[in-house]
Amino acid sequence: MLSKSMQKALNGQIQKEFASSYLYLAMAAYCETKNLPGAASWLKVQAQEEWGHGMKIYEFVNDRGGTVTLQAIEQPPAEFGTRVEVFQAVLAHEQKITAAINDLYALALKENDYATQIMLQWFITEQVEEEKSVSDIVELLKMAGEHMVVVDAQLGKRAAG
Ligand code: OFO
Repeated sequence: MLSKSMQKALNGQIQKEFASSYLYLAMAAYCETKNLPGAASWLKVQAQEEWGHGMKIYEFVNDRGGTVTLQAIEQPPAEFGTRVEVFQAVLAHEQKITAAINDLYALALKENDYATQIMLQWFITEQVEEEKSVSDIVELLKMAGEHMVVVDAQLGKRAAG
């Protein structure tokens, strides 16, 4: 059984994951308008992954006898600047999500909630991978210069997953 405080915190994280999905879809829509189909495709895959993250916690709350309470998602921005700035914004967002996951883990430790700790370990590993892949893209875009079209095509190769 989840404690009330853990249930509240997990519901907050469900909101953050779905809000991440919405944000990345907004970024994808922006990239479509900027004729960056590869970046748009990458961001749409990322949006789907974030939806999956939200659902993972949703199922966990239910499995533990808790109650999922969905919270509002605010309207994301429509403008994201240059292509490097788009991915810098993704990186900054992922760093915030990492901090939120770490806070959840600290709460699970404090409450001796072992099941939630184990569930969150998947997210801790995932955040390491997400921050690395996005910071690699930022560096690649900074270096790309006139080869930007090649980099965009590369981003478009990301498979759904
Ligand atoms: Fe859910 O990992 Fe990104 O935000």
